[in-house]
Amino acid sequence: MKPTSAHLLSCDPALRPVAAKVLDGVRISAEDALALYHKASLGFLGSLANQVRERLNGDLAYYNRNVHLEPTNICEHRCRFCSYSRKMGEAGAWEYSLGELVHMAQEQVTKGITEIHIVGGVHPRRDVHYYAQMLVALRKACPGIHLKAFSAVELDAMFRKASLSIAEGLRLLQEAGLDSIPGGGAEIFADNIRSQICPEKTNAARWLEIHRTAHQMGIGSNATMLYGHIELIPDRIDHMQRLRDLQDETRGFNAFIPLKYRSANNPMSATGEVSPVEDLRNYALCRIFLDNIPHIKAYWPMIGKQMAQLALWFGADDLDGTIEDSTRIYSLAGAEDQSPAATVEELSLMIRSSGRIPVERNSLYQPV
Ligand code: V47
Ligand code: SF4
Repeated sequence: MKPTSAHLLSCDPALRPVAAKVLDGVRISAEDALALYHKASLGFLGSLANQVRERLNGDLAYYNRNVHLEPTNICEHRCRFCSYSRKMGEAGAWEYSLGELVHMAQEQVTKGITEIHIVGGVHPRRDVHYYAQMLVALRKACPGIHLKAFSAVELDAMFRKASLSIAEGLRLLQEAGLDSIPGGGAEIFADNIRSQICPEKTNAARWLEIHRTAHQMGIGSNATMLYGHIELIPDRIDHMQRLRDLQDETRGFNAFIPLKYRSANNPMSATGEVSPVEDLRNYALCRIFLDNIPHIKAYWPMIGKQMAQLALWFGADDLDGTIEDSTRIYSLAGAEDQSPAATVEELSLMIRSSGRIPVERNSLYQPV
């Protein structure tokens, strides 16, 4: 039985005004979010998030056919949570040539993918002209495929290397075939946390400015939040507040993806990982707080297929895609699925068996 408004209002009296806001579709404040996080039971939080989720997306749950291309794991940064990056010449470093990338993409196109997600390390010697060439080659080899490419951190570095402004760099990439921007590199915006976990990385203001400029140019994007390490709950809420404010301005974010910190093989391993209950509480809070971002993605290669199914009842409405065993970021950091791949039949069954209605989508969340 689905919870009704009456069920939801029979809660801790201190939470009734916040619950009433959520049920009436009224935006909650940062203070409300903190109260919900600290005082609401998992069931209560989930029920509230579910109301928001169903208001926005009904019983639908989305998936797509996609593949990741990771051109290189060579990176000039050393984020302390990263299990993936290597310095040039270090054991385990890789870099594919443009020809190899095109070949890898073409192989996937035969499997019916609709999107290529390109993300990798911040290579010390590659500027935006190189990445524009990459997009031109992929666009030519795979016409009609949506190219979702380069986190704001990669973009920041490639524009600076070529001494171009954000708008100039994005224009070059857009002309080369860029369709949208993935949500990576956001981590946690708060300076005092960012300076401890990824001190060299593009700061919050620049990350937001890159997405703002992209949205103004008609390039949609996603946003992420890396949670479950040394951040506090107010840091998560502050992170979401900055995204919600930008979304009010531009309406350019398609989806928000909470990324659970996975602790294997990186300098922060001793921090450990948060529990599955915490993951669900976090999905729920994100769904309730980010009332203007249409989709919440439960990215299954990171949390596992079963958790992703559960998340569909705690605010999430999208599982991401078939992946085709093409990403290493999470397997190297200890995710359960060491060779992440799912068929459309499997994704569809995962959704149906969790009680939702599967919809294959394109990168703009239109049914395919
Ligand atoms: O920014 C790195 C994260 C991100 C770890 O836009 C880690 O559709 C957990 O942004 N534990 C890159 N997370 C991936 C990314 C993404 C993924 C899926 C979909 C989309 C989208 C974007 O991966 C990085 C960082 O936040 N990350 N290491 C780790 N140990
Ligand atoms: Fe480089 Fe990204 Fe890893 Fe940071 S998270 S070290 S920017 S690959």
